[in-house]
Amino acid sequence: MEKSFDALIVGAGFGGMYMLHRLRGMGFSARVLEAGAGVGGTWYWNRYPGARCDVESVQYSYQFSPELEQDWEWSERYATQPEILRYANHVCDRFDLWRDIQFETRVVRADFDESATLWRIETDTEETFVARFVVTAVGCLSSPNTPKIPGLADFAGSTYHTGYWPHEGVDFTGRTVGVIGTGSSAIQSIPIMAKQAKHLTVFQRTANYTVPAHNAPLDEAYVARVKASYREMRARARTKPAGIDFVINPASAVETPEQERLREFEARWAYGGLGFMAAFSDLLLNDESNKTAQDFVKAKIREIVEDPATAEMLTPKNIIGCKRLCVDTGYWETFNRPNVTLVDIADRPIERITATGLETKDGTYAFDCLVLATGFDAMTGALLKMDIRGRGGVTLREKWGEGPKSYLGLTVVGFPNLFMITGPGSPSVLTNMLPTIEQHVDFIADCLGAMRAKGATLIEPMEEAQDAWVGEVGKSASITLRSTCSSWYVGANIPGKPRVFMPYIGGFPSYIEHCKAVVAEDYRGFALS
Ligand code: NA7
Repeated sequence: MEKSFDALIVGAGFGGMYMLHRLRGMGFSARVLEAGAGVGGTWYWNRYPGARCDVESVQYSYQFSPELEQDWEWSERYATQPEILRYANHVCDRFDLWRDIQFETRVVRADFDESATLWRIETDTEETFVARFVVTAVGCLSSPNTPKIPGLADFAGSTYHTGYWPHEGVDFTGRTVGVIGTGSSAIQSIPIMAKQAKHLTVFQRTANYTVPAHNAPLDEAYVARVKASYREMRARARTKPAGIDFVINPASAVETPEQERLREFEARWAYGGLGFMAAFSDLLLNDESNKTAQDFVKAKIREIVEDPATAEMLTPKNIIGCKRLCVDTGYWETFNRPNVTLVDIADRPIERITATGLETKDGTYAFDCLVLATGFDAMTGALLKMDIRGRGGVTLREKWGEGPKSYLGLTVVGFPNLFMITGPGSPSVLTNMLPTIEQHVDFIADCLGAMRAKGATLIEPMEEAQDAWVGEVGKSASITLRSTCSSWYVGANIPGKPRVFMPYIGGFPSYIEHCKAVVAEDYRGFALS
């Protein structure tokens, strides 16, 4: 017998948890279906050594409950994965969410039944569900990418993926380790694995930019100041493109005299973190400006890395901030260790994995453990993994054959009563995910409330509104340098994925204004019935 709810929420990360809280608070019946055995989403799965958020803990936190803000104590400037997971569990305890979350239940298919105006949901258990509304809260970086390298299954040692790390942890003491990838997950984990392993070999396809985190325990006086001024800090953050309370320097990098420019970069470097890219306002708009930031970081690499050939290999060749900037603790320094080797596989790709290691055109490398730090099928991967079928049985995969199209990154034509939290076409990964999630959840909850008040049971975006929004997403992407490189923002890391800049880059404040205008004009662009 299928179970029936007003709304089914897919995923028990921060999006699904808050969505449940809001809907229940409004008197809707709701259930969260979650594939994992616990809450936390990204933070449930990504347990690799050194996993941390790259947004500061006091900002990467819920703001819907001032009491929660006041009671919870973050211990470090950047929270570790275990601490973020404790926070997620605390939120579930505090708001009594557990009873409406069903774990180890993966949604495999969702069909829109047009005659009944209901979604029918199948899971990987025997259970099926029906619901008027479906809200996906499946995360943007949650479908791990395991590259199809020949021979991967032949490796006789242990293989790990950073996005799917064993819960009991891995001790690399005395082992030889090969790591494929130099994205954020690799950059966070390499310094820690290097300290444990007998030898670590890093296989780098693209050198990446990273800035120091300068992580530290939070001191009491700072925490007290933040707690006394949370509202002001959150309000300031909402006026910034990334939804993070950075100090943005309005000056242009190229128009600033060199000595002054270097002082600014040095100050940002010394402070640490993603705010480095806010050193000047045109770093992602103007090639020459971007080059000044590239040159600054390149000089740092040469200063830190002792072996000139290794330093050269580690030096990125692309635009800084085009791929997501990484934040590290001792990454470049790790390559000065005698037990770490860097192998450039840009021109000499991995040909095959063997029982004992891997082969490139140039040589053979042996190791006991293989770590795939190879990222995710970002933004659309987790959505398309579910077989979602809208009007006429058309699948979302078919609809998005040439890349994702949505209205506001929240809804899709042909998929009535389906909402996506931080879907493609919304600011999502270009912003601080927690406030972005809350804004989406509030939009969806308010929309369901408005529909109930009107007696409407069906909502669907209109084709013209979706086309206009897709145009807006494309237009804003075209004016920044961010759309110009082979990043996961454009799907370039997944062979065969359509190359489309997926998130909305017009900034969080502008996005909020778009959403507000839609609501103020009685859900402009949507058909309600
Ligand atoms: P990323 O940033 O996508 O990094 C994946 C890394 O793996 C990157 O260096 C890739 O090189 C490399 N990669 C992927 N496939 C291959 C193959 N087939 N051969 C060699 N190297 C490969 O994922 P992360 O998990 O580090 O970080 C994801 C986000 O999570 C991050 O941006 C933060 O927001 C948090 P490439 O650059 O494609 O040449």
